[in-house]
Amino acid sequence: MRRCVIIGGGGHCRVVVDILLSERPAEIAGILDSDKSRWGGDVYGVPIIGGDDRLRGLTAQGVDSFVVGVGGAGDNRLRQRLFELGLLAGLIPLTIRHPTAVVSRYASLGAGVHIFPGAVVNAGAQLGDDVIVNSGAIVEHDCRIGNHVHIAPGAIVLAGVEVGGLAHIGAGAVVRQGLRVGAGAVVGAGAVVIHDVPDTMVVVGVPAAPIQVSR
Ligand code: JB3
Repeated sequence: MRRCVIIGGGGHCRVVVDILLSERPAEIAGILDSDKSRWGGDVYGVPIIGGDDRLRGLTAQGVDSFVVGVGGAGDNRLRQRLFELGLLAGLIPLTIRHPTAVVSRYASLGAGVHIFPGAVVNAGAQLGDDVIVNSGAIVEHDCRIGNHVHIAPGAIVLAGVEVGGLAHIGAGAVVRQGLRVGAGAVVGAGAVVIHDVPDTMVVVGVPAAPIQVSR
């Protein structure tokens, strides 16, 4: 059986632990968190054992895989950094999938993908590495989802949409068929996207329109 470590022990981690403890694709050695005040605590009984400097030493304890435990609401660069940290430590990124999620056999998932409760990934969809399809989100057929993208709860990405790496599709947003959401773009919660979104642009509203934000 695989033995994994979770990197990041907050809200997203709670759902990750829930899935890992119920589906058991791997034993959980522990959680790493950069907040020292969390050390010695736990998430549903899984101990928070220290910070990221512990990562390399864990391989000597039989840890062979990792899960990024950070969800990130709008900025996925931390997730990318932690994903790369796990790879650098020589660990395998675990893909986790809730039993109530529906993933077509004709979809392809990258490494370290999170498919949360009630999510749907339809035929022909291609997901990169470290993608989150959060609770109840829908990735329709033939979509192309880039690395480190977060599709938040209840979002609907319609057929043939391309989403660039690190982009964030907010909770309950809808992206119309065949559009492109650029790398690092942010679609706000509840937005309805009816035109392509350029790289790094932030759009909100119905129909979605750009807003200026300092990031
Ligand atoms: O809304 C939903 C369904 N989920 C949200 C998710 C997408 O984003 C959730 O409600 C939260 O808003 C958020 O969850 P996340 O990303 O887990 O955030 P938070 O609850 O703040 O937990 C992040 C944890 O990561 C904290 O305990 C931080 O101390 C920790 N952390 C931050 N930087 C880190 C690092 N841990 C490690 N190991 N390394 C870091 O560099």
